[in-house]
Amino acid sequence: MFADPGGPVRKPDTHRDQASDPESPDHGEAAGPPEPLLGVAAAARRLGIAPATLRTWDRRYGMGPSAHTAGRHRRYSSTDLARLDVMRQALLRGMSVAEAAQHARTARLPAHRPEPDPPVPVDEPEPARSEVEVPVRAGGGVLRLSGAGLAARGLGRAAMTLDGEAVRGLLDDAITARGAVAAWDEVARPVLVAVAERWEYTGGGIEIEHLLSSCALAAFGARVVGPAAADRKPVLLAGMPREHHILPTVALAAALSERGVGCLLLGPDLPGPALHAAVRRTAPAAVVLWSQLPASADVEVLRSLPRTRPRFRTYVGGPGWSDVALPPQVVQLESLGSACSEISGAVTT
Ligand code: B12
Repeated sequence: MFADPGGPVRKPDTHRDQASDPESPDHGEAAGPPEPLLGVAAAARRLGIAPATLRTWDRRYGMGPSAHTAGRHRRYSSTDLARLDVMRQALLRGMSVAEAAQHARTARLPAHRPEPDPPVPVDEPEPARSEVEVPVRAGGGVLRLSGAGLAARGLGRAAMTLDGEAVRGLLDDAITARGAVAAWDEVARPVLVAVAERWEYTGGGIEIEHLLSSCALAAFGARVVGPAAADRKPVLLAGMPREHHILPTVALAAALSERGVGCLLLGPDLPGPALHAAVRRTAPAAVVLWSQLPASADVEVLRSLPRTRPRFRTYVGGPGWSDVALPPQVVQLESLGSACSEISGAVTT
């Protein structure tokens, strides 16, 4: 990773590092090309973690520089940093700090090559309850993920450190290992809710929410497939006019696709006339309309849907609809699992 200038660990900005770091880089006295050794602040910057965290990893978990110290100052070599990066990656994958340190100590580090990521611990038994209630701390902030499993905690850490590659990878791994319904309910959804709660309390972290939701749209969206044959009718899914929340429709389309139900995602804020045109053109088996915010739950859009033969089924989902008197025949969906069973049962019989 440190040999790769394109990797997440930045190339050192030597001037800035020296200017701001009292333990600035110096050079070892060994023969051969001198290797730059970094002080705590510069090493922490390279790793994308706080200097205090790096000192704690040394003090509590013995993850300090292997041999290099100058007086009381720590001096990190590229091998030390590679090992610490393995530890950082392991934390992102959901290991506890002690587990990550142990993993990094025993991992084989190819010379100046990125260490392969440790396996995603999605199949590990869930930790004891007292352990999972420890808040996830990363990137200088805290995410409350009470009751969440290892994979959700790993996703939370990756999101908090704005590591988009890890967020996307963890979501992909979760969908592959658990299926779309469990990946949404056990991994993605708890973290989305926790990030939103953190925003309510602190007013910060909108960038985390945006990163997480765009990675979730991409990860679940990549699993969506259309009808297998031209004569098979799709399930149309869309956000209501003025509604920008559509993530649950993408998770639902991914889950239906796993069950062989072809889907067509029409995205957020779909204008009424565009919805009507899509219904006429595709003669769908079912239509799912999402409303997160009450302001977008417009019952007129439901009443004015075109009629097709055979009639398609109409479903609505999202808290926006909760106080709306729905027309007869319109079914309100409550959860991803039940929506998936209900719709796949209805359109495949
Ligand atoms: C991701 C997100 C966004 C993304 C959406 C990305 C996308 N393309 O979908 C973006 C950044 C665009 C966004 C924008 C906004 N957002 Co927003 N957003 C969220 C967030 C974090 C997740 C939304 C989501 O997917 N929810 C689904 C899951 C994760 O939530 P849940 O509670 O577990 O789900 C329940 C049900 O929905 C159901 N369920 C869950 N999954 C599924 C699946 C299916 C198929 C079914 C049937 C049911 C179901 O089960 C749960 C129990 O009831 C929520 C927080 C939250 N708790 O929902 C805020 C939240 C919905 N947003 C909020 C707000 C205020 C906004 C904005 C107005 C902010 C702004 N000032 O611009 C805009 C609105 C834009 C608009 N006009 O629509 C508020 C809404 C408050 C309210 N009045 O209800 C929330 C609740 C955040 C908060 N804590 O205040 N947001």
